[in-house]
Amino acid sequence: PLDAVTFGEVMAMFIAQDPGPLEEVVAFRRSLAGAEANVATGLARLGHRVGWLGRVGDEPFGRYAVSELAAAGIDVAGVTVDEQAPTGLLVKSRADGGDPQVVYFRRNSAGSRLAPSAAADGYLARARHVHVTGISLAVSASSREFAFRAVDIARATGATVSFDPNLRPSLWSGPDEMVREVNRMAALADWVLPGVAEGRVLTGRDAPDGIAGFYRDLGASLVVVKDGGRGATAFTDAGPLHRPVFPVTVVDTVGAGDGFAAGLISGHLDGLGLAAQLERAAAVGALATTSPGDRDGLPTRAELDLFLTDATSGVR
Ligand code: KDG
Repeated sequence: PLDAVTFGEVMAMFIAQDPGPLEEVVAFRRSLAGAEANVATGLARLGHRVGWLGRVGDEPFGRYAVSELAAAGIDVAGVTVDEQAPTGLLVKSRADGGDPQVVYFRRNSAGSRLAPSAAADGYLARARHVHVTGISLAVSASSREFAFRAVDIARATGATVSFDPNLRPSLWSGPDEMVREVNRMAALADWVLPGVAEGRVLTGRDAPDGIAGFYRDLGASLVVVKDGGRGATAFTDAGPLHRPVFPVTVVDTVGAGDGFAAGLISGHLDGLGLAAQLERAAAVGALATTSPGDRDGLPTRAELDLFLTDATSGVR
């Protein structure tokens, strides 16, 4: 059995080495991106047995992606090499403390050609927890079919399901379809983890408790509404529980939500109570923002323990 399985599109990413608009940048550093691959990396660094499913191209960036994920300790036995399409790419500006500009080259990529298969069904059935993001619903019809099939399997085997809407409006044909499909998935998940701005788009409600109420009514046992620097609030049968952020020097915000999800899932796998689970989520999310890459800041178990000890003793 695997502690957790996730799936999606992994991409080679080129991060600008100089500030300014991408049309003027000369030097880029190669890295790896993809929301679910980031979550898998976070879980593997914390010592969990995690698998990632997806398709990569039969070219150097596909080989780079698989070797990088394997090196992080992720089980890549279920990854498919696609001979017809290349791995997607993205280019990210140098953020210097905020939200960078991101440009995708991913249409018809290998990753978008993910589709249900008997092999994937068998792999998913081994998971205790399955993590899904809205990006997998957006990239193609077959990838969306894969995601709904994965959640059916998780529900049949009794695995818990977490869902991060991770809205990417540019990947959808329009907002109505995006809202409908993302909420259709949210209704099948045990945990729904929207950002507050995403929650407003998806539910038409303004405040975190209204957004959470919407998803609780659809059946989620846990809703965590993330509000950037203002922290996150968890809603369960026991009522709301607020978790402030850990103060860190933010280099690039991309990947914070993936780190948060990894910390939350890790806490669940370790049997932590909700407050400790949220503390771990906030810590991993904060650490993810301290590096320019989407995954580089994700901590190992030892790094997490040190961070939490320092943060709670006021040493930092
Ligand atoms: O959540 C971080 C992701 O946005 C990033 O790694 C790239 O998967 C990606 C996407 O589609 O934006």
